[in-house]
Formats: sequence, C-alpha cells, structure tokens
Amino acid sequence: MGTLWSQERPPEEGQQPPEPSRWWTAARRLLTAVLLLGLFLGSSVLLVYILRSCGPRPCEVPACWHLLDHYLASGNSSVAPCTDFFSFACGKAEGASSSFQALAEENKSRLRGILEAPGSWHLGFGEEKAFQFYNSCMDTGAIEAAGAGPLRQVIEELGGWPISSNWTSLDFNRTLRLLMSQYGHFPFFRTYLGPHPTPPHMPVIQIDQPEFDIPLKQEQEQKTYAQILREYLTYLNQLGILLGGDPSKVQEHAYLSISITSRLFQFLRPLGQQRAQGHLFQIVTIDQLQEVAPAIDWFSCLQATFTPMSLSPSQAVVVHDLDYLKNMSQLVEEEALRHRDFLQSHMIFGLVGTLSPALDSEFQKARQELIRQLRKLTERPPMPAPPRWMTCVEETGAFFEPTLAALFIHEAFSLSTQSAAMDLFTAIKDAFVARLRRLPWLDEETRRKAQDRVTQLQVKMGAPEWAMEPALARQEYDDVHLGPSFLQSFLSGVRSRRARTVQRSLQPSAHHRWQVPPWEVRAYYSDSDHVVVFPAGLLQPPFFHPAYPRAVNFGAAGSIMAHELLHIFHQLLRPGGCPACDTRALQGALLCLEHLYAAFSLPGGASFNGSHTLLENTADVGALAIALQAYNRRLLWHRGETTMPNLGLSPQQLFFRSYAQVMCRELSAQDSQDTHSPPALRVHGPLSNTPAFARHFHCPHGALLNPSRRCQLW
Ligand SMILES: *[C@@H]1O[C@H](CO)[C@@H](O)[C@H](O)[C@H]1NC(C)=O
Ligand SMILES: *[C@@H]1O[C@H](CO)[C@@H](O)[C@H](O)[C@H]1NC(C)=O
Ligand SMILES: *[C@@H]1O[C@H](CO)[C@@H](O)[C@H](O)[C@H]1NC(C)=O
Ligand SMILES: *[C@@H]1O[C@H](CO)[C@@H](O)[C@H](O)[C@H]1NC(C)=O
Ligand SMILES: *[C@@H]1O[C@H](CO)[C@@H](O)[C@H](O)[C@H]1NC(C)=O
Ligand SMILES: CC(=O)N[C@H]1CO[C@H](CO)[C@@H](O)[C@@H]1O
Repeated sequence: MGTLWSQERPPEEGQQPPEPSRWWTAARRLLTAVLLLGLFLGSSVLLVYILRSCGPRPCEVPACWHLLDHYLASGNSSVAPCTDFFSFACGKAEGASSSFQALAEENKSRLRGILEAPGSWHLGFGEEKAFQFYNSCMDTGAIEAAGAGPLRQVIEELGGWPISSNWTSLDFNRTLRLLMSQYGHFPFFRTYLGPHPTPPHMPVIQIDQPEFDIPLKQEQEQKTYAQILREYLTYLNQLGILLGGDPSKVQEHAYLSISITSRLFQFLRPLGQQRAQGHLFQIVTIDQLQEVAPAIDWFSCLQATFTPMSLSPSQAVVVHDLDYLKNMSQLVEEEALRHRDFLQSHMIFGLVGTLSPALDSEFQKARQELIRQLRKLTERPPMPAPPRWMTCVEETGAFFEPTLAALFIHEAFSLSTQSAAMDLFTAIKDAFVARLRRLPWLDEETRRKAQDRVTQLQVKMGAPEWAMEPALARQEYDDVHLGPSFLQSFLSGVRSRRARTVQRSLQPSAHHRWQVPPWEVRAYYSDSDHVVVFPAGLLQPPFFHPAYPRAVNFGAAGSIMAHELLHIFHQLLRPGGCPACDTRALQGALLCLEHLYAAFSLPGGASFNGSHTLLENTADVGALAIALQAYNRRLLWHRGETTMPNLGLSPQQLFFRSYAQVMCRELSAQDSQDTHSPPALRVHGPLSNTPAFARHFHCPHGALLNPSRRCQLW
C-alpha cells in the first residue's frame, strides 16, 4: 500500500525508541487536523468571496443615494409592474414637465448658481461681462422704470412708426436691412448660414420662409383659425397701445398687418411638401434672386447681415422655396405702392414680438397671454411662463455661449465622465451592428451599406473640444456694449452673436460645429457631418453618472443613444425607402407594431391613434432591444455588477426601471404636435415587446406586458 498514508503507520517495533515515536504520531495528527481546518477555512473564505463578487453589491456612493431618492419620489411600488410599469416607475411624478424638461431646468438652475455666485470663479473680462449682462436682465426694477422708452428709441432709428410717432417717409429697403442686420428680425423671409447641400457641406447663406407668431393656417380648422386671428389681433392692438398709439389707428394697422401675414401663409407650400423641405431647394446667385424677387434689395440686405463676409452679386445662395419668394416679392411691391405705412407697421409689430424678452412686464404679459390662448386653441397643454431667472439664463447663454459652456463643463462634466459615456456609446454601437446582421427584412447590399455608415459615424460626447479647454473658450466680447438700457445691451448681444457666427463660418474647421450649447438636454444627428452629438446636459443624473450601476446607465442614457442611432436609418422604414429589402416582412413587422401599440389604452380609457407616431415607436422599440443586448453583453464579460441599495431590484430589473424613468412625465401633458407616443405607451410598447422584461419581473402569460405575440422589427 504504497500510499503516503502508509508512512504514517508506526514504524516497525524495535527499530526506533517508542517514546519519540508516540510523540511524533500525536504531533502529526495535530498537524493534519490544523491543515485540514485551514484548508476548510480558506476555501470557505474563497467561496464567500466568489459568491459576493457574483451577486450585485449595493452602490453606496452619494450619486446612488440621490438616485434612490429620485426613484422613491417618482415610483409607486404598490402598482403591479406586469400590468402598469409606467405607474410603477412614474406613478407619483408630478408637474407638467417631462423628465427631459426637468433635467433641462435643473441644468439651467446650475448655470443660475454659477451666474449668481461668481465669487468662486476667476473672472476674466469676458466672464465679467456675462455676469453683468445677467444682472441687468434680473434688474427688473430698472427695466420697468425705463418702460417703453428704449423701444420707442429703437423705432425712431428705424424711421419711426406712423401710429405712434412722427413718420419719416419710408425707405423700405433701409428698414429691412436694419431689421435683419441690427435687430435680428426677419419679417418676410429668414436667412442664416447652414451647410451646403452637397459635400463638403461648407457653410452657405440659406433663405427660407420666415417664422410666424401664429400657427400656420394649413394646420388649423377654419373656425380655429378665425379664433387664432382674433387673439392675434388683440395682441397687436395691445402692443400699439403700449407704444402710445391712437386706438383707432392702431386697430387699422393691426388689421392690415394680419392681412399681410395671412397672404404670406397662402404662398407657403402645401404641408406634405414642407415636411420634405430639407430635400427641396434651389441654388441661385444673388443676381438671379434679384430678378425673380425684385422687391427686395437682396445684395445690400444680405451683405449687411453677413458682414464681415464679403459677397458679390454672383454669390450662390440656397433657396428653400423660390415660389414663396416670388409671390412674397409681388406682395411687397403691391403694398409699397398702395400702403407704404402698413408695410412699415407690419415690420415693427413683428420686431416688438422678437424683442419682447428685453421689454418691460406689460409687453411680456401681452405675449404670455397670446401664447396661452394659442396653446389652448391648438389643444396643446398649457405651459407656465418661465421664471425670470430662467429667461435671463437663456439670454445670457445665447449671447455668451462660449463662456457659459466652459463654466458649465468645469462644474458638471469631467474627462472621466466623458470617457465613461464614450464606453457606453461604443457598447451600444457594437450591439447595434450585431443586430444589423440579424435583421430578417434587410437585404445584403443595404445591410453592408448600413454597417459602413455606422462604422464611419463620428460621435461627440459632452462638449465641443474648445469648451473642454477653458483657455480656448476665453472670449473678450469687445463688441458687446452694455447699457444704457437692458434693451440696448440685448441688441448689442444680438449683433455680437451674429458677427461671431459669421466669423466662425469663415474659418475653416475640421470639427463639427455644435448646434446646441453643451448644457442642453438634446441629442441630435447631423446628416451633413455624419455625426451624433450627446451634450453634457444629457449625460447627467438621473440619466447618467459614471458611478451608477451599469444597469442604470444602459437603461437610460444607453437607450437614448440607441434611439439616436436608429434615427439615422429611419429612411429605410418609410414607404419605398428600401426597394431591395424584403418589403413584405418589413410591412408585416410594422403592422404588427401598430397592433401591439393599439392594445394599450390610455388612462381614462382614451384610445390613441398611433399612425403618426409609428416611426418614433419603431425607434423606441429598437432602442430598448439594443440597449438591453448591449447590457447583457457587458454582464457576460465584466464582473462586479452593482445595484441600487434598498430598492429590491435585481440588476436586470433595474435596467428596465431606469429605462422607464427617462419617460416619466405628467400623463395629461400629451402634445398633439408630438411625433412620439404618450409616455405610458413609450414605456409599455417597448417593454411588452421584450421577453426578458416578462422573465425578470415574473409576469404571468397573458399579462398586459407579457403578450403572446411579439414583433420582429429590429
Ligand atoms: C399607488 O398605487 C396604488 C395602487 O394602484 C394606489 O392605490 C395608490 O393611490 C398609489 N399611490 C400614490 C401615491 O399614487
Ligand atoms: C412731431 O413733429 C412735430 C413738428 O415737426 C413736433 O412738434 C412733435 O413734437 C413731433 N412729435 C413727436 C412725437 O416726435
Ligand atoms: C428695394 O430695392 C430694390 C433694388 O434696388 C428695388 O428694386 C425695390 O423696388 C426696392 N423695394 C421697395 C419696396 O422700395
Ligand atoms: C404665386 O405667383 C404665381 C405666379 O408667379 C401665381 O400663379 C400664383 O397664383 C401665386 N400664388 C398665390 C397663392 O397667389
Ligand atoms: C388613424 O389616423 C389615420 C390618419 O390620420 C387614419 O388613416 C387611420 O384610419 C386612423 N386609424 C384608426 C384606427 O383610427
Ligand atoms: C450640470 C448640472 O446642472 N447638472 C444637473 C442637471 O440636473 C440633474 C438633475 O437631477 C442634476 O443632478 C445635475 O447635477
């Protein structure tokens, strides 16, 4: 028995003295016992260690405790998750705002904190100006004391107004040029710098229809439209009276201004064509434009607006609706012959609206009332007037964006947050590419193209390069002159911003130019630069934090990222958008989704016609599927999952909870113009199409969120 143990047997008697042998045996036994005990203890410690690192630890950092408060404040855990997950997550959410709006407001209040307590900042000259501007905006005492005086002065500069002051004979072109270049108001058409439609998409002057104070006639029923015009008339009358006009004269001019607006409405393209606007444009020279629409002195108006760009009559511009400009020009010519002063009035009425954030409370009250009535008439939920500080943060942000961007980033977005968000995006993108390989309705060629497009996609995370580097963001704003009135400061800001935009476009840049400030809560995709942008304002609690459990980040920020990616491929889903695809399978999947959504009723039993939200629904459903797939892949490869303390949710359950949190908002606040489904549907539609949801929440078969049939789209 040549085993090791045989040696433990006592050696042959007589060969060794008995005493030491017995002692040795006992010692050996003891040693063995100790060894075994040690082995046992060691392996139990190891086992506990393994178990602990497999099971999720609670996340105990402050960010998680804040998030927990947030969840507890919005959710109602006594609702059954399998029938009404929206109420489970958002049941107690209050206020008319969505979680996006709530986040945007909180980010602005962070900016407010910076602007109101500049003590902790090293103030350069530029920062100083921004703070001063904010303070003069908040100084409502001074603004009220000045009343309509500063505005009257502006009107004198424009040649006066026939209803409230002495009236110098009108030079239409001069007034229009001043309005566009000095006052940021575009009464008959809008012009701005935008990317050229063809590569390399250099910035080029674009001319488009103007923005109107009231909703377009085409979108309204006849009766509603008449009511809208009546409200607008009341508003214009009020402006005229506030400026000291004679009531009967004001009434006449207001009436004619409205008739000009409604004639411009008639020149607009039919709605369907407008929706495709991006694709309908013409490239013409300024000279050609002058021939087509002779009532406007195009060259001098554009030159003044886009100084220091130097234009020539053969300069090409992008025109979005040439027919509109033709008819508009004809209208201006007619009016200039018949009632010149009404044309002037029309322009001034519009200007007062544009300047209203800088005017005293009487003007603002009038405008708020107009907005309130219009929302009511168009059946949109009311929107309370923002508090003064928020208006002032927005104005300061508009004119001093580089400064505020750098201050915000310094306060709220570190490089480590950026790299964590980048990791998240990469995981989402990889999952998306993997999914593209499996789509049954996609043909090989389209699939390859789609994959190439994702591979070439650029992503911008948090802030433009310059804002991450405070020295680059430093601006002096030499051309901003503050005072004597807030209106004058405001106008100086308008001019300075315009000049800066033009200047920037003249400097060639390899980088994408951001369309939103970094504190904005809005991701977007730029087709011309093929880049997706996720501003720092979005990558904030409760959507994202580097210390959150991964499930939270994948469920919220991750699904938002996936949603944005899917938008790039919306074209494929439109009728005729992908001729080579298996159209029957695709249409079948879309129809299936429509039925899936139709199964849900809204609170109060209202049903919802989902035909105009179908595209967004596909993006919602796809985004959840992709984010979940990305999360599951992470789970496979990475250890150390954490979850929320005291919430009793597994990481996977937490993922869905976090997804729903993004959608939380007041139920009644559905906006009829919104192309997204109401929030409860945005939660229930995608969840009911996800088998993993039913599995992780143990939903019985046939429960509302565990239907027998699901759709295979993405
Ligand atoms: C939570 O849900 C339960 C069950 O639906 C309901 O009775 C209760 O009123 C809800 N609580 C709140 C605060 O909404
Ligand atoms: C208008 O002009 C008249 C005479 O030229 C002058 O007396 C009057 O004060 C002016 N009114 C205003 C409001 O400027
Ligand atoms: C504006 O200027 C253009 C070009 O000089 C001219 O043809 C047009 O008649 C002017 N418009 C008005 C309304 O005076
Ligand atoms: C616009 O002008 C064209 C001629 O250039 C005319 O045929 C058309 O009727 C006008 N449209 C409207 C709405 O007046
Ligand atoms: C939904 O609206 C579309 C067009 O607005 C209409 O064609 C469709 O029949 C409606 N569907 C239902 C179920 O009412
Ligand atoms: C930078 C900033 O203000 N971030 C805030 C945005 O809003 C969320 C809402 O909870 C805050 O937690 C962030 O600190």
